[in-house]
Amino acid sequence: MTEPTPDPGHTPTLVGRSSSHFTRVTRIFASELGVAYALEVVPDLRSANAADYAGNPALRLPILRTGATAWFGALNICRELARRAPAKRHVVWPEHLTDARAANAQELATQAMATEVTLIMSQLAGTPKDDAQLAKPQTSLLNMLTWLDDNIEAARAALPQDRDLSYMEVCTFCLVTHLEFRKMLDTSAYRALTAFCDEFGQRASARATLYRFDAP
Ligand SMILES: N[C@@H](CCC(=O)N[C@@H](CS)C(=O)NCC(=O)O)C(=O)O
Repeated sequence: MTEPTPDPGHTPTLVGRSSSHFTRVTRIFASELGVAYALEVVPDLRSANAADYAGNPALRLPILRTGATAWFGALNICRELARRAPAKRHVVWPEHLTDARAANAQELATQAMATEVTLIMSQLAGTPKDDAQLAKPQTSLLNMLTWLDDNIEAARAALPQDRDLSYMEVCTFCLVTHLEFRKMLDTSAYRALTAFCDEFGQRASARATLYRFDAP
């Protein structure tokens, strides 16, 4: 049984960045689920002070503050948003994916997001692109995108037709659009992923959460 939400009337605060793909996942969920929130920007991803990440010891964003409680990580946050939603929506969560292609698409979308974070953090640290340590994550990212491009249609076809939203599709959308936004790579050659993003990008939730760099 779902735990009761301790302060359902209180507007939660999302601690994140408008340029962050994990943050965008939660913002799309909030928009789709009709849950209002305030956005508090983490100014510098290089900070090693947990207080800058609403107390998240992993020093990562996003975090959702709900009164005295903090929810660490995008999936936790999306689940809490769903508990707060004024109307019940049909959300397909990772644990609902019993088709191997859909489940693997979920795994690779979130892994590719994490790999992109590794590459961006190394850029911020001034590591040269041709550093030997980056060769494997770079290859892994390309491999995962190729797999996702080859399988996204079948993975989506395996989802319940009557869904309002799936975590897998939101993550995949936020990943691919973020690679373009951060100029990590040109994604236009990934035809199936591009077609998916064009379609998903028509949603009001996607239009309302376009990536941008927050003012310093
Ligand atoms: N498991 C976390 C990962 C979050 C994550 O990696 N966020 C990035 C920004 S999009 C971050 O905080 N990067 C800072 C760092 O890697 O030090 C989630 O699902 O939210």
